Amino acid sequence: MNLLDSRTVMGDLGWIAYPKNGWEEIGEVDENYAPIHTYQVCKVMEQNQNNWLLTSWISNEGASRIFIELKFTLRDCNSLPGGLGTCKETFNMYYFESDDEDGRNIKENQYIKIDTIAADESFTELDLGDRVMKLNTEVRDVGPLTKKGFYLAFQDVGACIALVSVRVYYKKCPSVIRNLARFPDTITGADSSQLLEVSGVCINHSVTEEAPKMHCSAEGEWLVPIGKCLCKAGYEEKNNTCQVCRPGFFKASPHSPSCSKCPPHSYTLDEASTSCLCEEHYFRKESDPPTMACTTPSPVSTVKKGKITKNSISLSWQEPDRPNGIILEYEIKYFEKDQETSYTIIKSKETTITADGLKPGSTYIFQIRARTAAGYGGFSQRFEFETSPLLAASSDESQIPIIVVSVTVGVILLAVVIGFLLSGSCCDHGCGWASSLRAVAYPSLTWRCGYSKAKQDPEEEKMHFHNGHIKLPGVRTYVDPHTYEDPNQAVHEFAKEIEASCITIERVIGAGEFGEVCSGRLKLQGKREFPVAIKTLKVGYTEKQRRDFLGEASIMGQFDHPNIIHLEGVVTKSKPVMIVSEYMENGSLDTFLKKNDGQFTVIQLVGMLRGIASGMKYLSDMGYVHRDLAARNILINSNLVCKVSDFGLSRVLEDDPEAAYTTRGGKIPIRWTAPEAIAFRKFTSASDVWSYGIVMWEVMSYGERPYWEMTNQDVIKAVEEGYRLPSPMDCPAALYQLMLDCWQKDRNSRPKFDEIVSILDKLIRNPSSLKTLVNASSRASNLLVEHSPVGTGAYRSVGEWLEAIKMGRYTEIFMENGYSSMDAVAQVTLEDLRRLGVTLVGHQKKIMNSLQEMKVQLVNGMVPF
Ligand code: ACK
Repeated sequence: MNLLDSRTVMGDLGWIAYPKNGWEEIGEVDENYAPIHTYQVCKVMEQNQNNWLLTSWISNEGASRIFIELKFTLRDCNSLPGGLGTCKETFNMYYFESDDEDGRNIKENQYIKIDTIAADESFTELDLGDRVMKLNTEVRDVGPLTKKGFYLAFQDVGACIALVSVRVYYKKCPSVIRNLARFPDTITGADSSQLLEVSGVCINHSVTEEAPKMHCSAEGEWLVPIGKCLCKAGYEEKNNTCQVCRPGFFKASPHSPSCSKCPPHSYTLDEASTSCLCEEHYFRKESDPPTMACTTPSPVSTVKKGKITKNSISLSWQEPDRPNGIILEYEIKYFEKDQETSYTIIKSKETTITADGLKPGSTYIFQIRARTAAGYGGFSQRFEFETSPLLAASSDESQIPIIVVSVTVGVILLAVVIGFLLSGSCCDHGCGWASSLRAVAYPSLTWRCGYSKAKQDPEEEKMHFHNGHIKLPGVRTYVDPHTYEDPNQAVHEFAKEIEASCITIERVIGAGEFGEVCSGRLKLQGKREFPVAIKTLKVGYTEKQRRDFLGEASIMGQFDHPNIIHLEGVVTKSKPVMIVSEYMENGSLDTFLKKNDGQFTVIQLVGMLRGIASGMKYLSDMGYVHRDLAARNILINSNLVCKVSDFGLSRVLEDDPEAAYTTRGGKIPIRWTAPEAIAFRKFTSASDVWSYGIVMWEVMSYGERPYWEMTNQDVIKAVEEGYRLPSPMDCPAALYQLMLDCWQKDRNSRPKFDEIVSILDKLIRNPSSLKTLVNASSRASNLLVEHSPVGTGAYRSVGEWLEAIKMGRYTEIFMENGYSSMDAVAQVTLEDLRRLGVTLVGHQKKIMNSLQEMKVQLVNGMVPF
C-alpha cells in the first residue's frame, strides 16, 4: 500500500530544500503533461556541502514498518575533471517521527539516519551524451514506528544526484477466504521476521469446526492456516462459498461433504434441508441416520405352525429383522380360504397366537403385520394352514395327558409366580416419589418388569369383520367409563397396570389439571427402554379427583390408532398415581406452530391436518365425541406426526383454560365449538368437524388465535349471523373451502371425517391442487367473511355463469347431469368435474376458483377487530 509516490502527485510536492541553492526541483512534465518531481543537486566542486531536502509529513496509516524505494541517478566522480577532491558518490536518508505536521521545523540533528545510499550504477558524461540514463533503485525499511506519521530527509554532502522518484509504502496481507473463513486486510508486523496471528471469521452459512487462524508474514504473505469452518447443515461448499442445498437435496450435518439427493422414498420441497421427510406410509427409525432410505416397517417373514386341533391353529413367528422402531404389537388377520370378506383380526404383543373357534378340516389363510411408533407395516405373505378334520382320531382327546401334566406344572409355576409378585410388591412399597427435575430412578426389579395381567389376556384383542365392517359381538365402540359402577374396574379393563419400578422420571415438562406432567423412560420386560410422558396425580387428591384423573386413561386405553395418543398404562398400585403415554417430542401443536412460524411447506401442514383428521375419523367411528378438539390438545412428535390427545369425561372442559361458562351453565371452549353445541349442547362428531375446521385455521395460520381478541359473546353473535373466519395468509383455496365446509351452519351439511381424510389425501397426492391460493384481494386478515350460499343474485343461470367465465362449452353437460341451478352447482367438487368430463386442469381450476370466489364474499364495510 503506497503512502506516497512522488510520480503520481499531480500538484506541488511541498518538499522543502535548504539551503536554497542546494536541492532544486526540475519542473519537467511527462508526455501527458503530468509533472515529474525530480530533485537534483550537483555541488561537486565546492567544499563542505550540507544540502537537505525534506519531504512533507507522511501518514503511516497504522503501519509500523514502512518501506522507501528511491529511484535516482548519480554521476561518477571520475568523470568530473577537477572535482575529485570534493566530489561524493553517496547521499544520506533520514526520518523523523511525528504525530502531526508540527515536526517540520525541527533541527537536522534530531533526524534519525536510515542509511547512506550509494549508487549501483553511476554514469559518466559519455553516457549522458548517449542519452543512457542509469537509474538506480534502492529500497530501505524503517520500523517499528510508534507515531502517526513521519518526515523523510535526503542529505547531500557534495554529490551530483538526480532524485527521480520516492515511493513510500507498507506491506499487508490482503483480505482472503481460506478454509471458508474470511481473513481481513492485515498490515504486517513491525519486525521483519514477525508472523502476526490473525483470526478468521466463518463466512455466511458456515460454522466453526476449529477456530480458523492464519499468520501474516512481514512480506505480506499469508502462512500456516490452522483450523477451519464448515458449511452448516443444509449448505455445501462451492468456490469458497456455502451454497444452499436445492429442494430434493439435503445435508444433515456440517461434516457431510456435500448436499445429497433425498434417499429413496423421501422428499423435501424446501431449500437448505437438513433431512428429507418420508413419503406417506414410509418411515425411518429415530435412530436411523437421515441418509437412510425410508421404508415401510419390515414385514414378518417367518411363520411357523404350532398345535393344530379341529377348531384351533396356533402360530408363532419371528420378529422382523429390521423393524423401523420398537414393535408395539402385531396384528394377525385370518379368514377361511376363499371367504376373505369375513375375517378376524387379533392384536397381540406376543409372537404367538392361537386362533380358535375355527371350522374342522378347513383351510385358513393367515397374514401378520407389525406396528411400530411409525404405524403399521405391510402384511406378510399369506400362510395357509388347515384345521384337523372332524373325524380325525380325536386329537383333542389325545392331548388329555399333556393337559394333566400342564395343569400340574401350571399350579407349581403359579405358586412360584405369586411368590415373586408378593416380593415385587414389597419392593414397590419402598419406592419413593420425587417430583424434582432430577432424574429419579425407581429401584429396578431384575426378575420381571412389565404389565401385570388383568382378568382376561390383555396382550390380545380380537375383532371380527364382515365386508369391511366390525361384526357384532365384539364391536369396537367406545365405552363410557361412567357406565361402570366402579370406575377402578373401568381403568383396569382398558389400561394396563405398570409397575412403578419400570419408570424413570427425567424432567417436568408441564402442569396438568391434576399434577405435573413429566417426561421419562419406560422399560418393560423383553423390550428396549423407550421415552414416555407421565401425568401424575398430585398428593392429597380426593376420590373424585382420582376417578376423573384415571378416567382419561380409561378412555385413552380404548383407542389404538397412529393419530391418537397411545396409552402405555397406569400406575395405580403405588403412589403417585400415574398415567403413562407415548412421548411426543414437540409438545402441543399450537405452541409448536407459534414457535416455528412460517417454517413448514404447505404439504407438511396438510400432512399434519391429515393425521388429525385420520385420528378424528377413528374416534368418530368408535362413537367418541371429543368436544375439545383444538390445536392445544393435539400433540406432535419429532416426525411431525400429530396425535389427538386430552380425553376426558365432562371434566375435560373444566381444565381447559379456553372453556367458558355458557348461559346454560356448561363450560365450553367457545371459539372452537359449533353453534348448536354452544346453544343446546348438541355435541356430535359433526360438532367435532366444526372444531376440526378451526384447527385447520389454527394450523394454516401457525397458531393464531381464532377470532383474535374478540370477546366470546361477539364470536357467538358473529358466527350466528353467518360470519366466518377469513382465510389465513397464503392458504390454498381448497383448504379454505374445506374449512368453510366444516363451518356449515347445518351440521348435516358438514363433511364427515372420512371425507375430510380423503379430500386431504387427494390434495397431498396432487400437490399442484394446493397452488391456487385464496385470492389476496378477497382475503383480508382480521375481517370476518360472510358465508353466503352460491348464486345469491350473482348469476341468473348456470349457462350465464359458465359463459361469464368462458366455460360455456360445458353448459350442456352440466344441465344434462342435473346441475341446472346455481344452488346445485354450489355442491360441485373437483371429482364431479372430472366425472363430467372436464379433464383439462386449467378448466377445472377456472370453474373451481369461480365457485370459490362466489362462496367467499367479503362483507362490505366489516369492522376490523
Ligand atoms: O406444549 P407442551 O410442551 O406439551 O406442554 C404441555 C404439557 O405437557 C402439559 O400438558 C406436554 N405434554 C402432555 N402430554 C405429552 C406427551 N404425551 N408427550 C409430550 N409432551 C406432553 C404438553
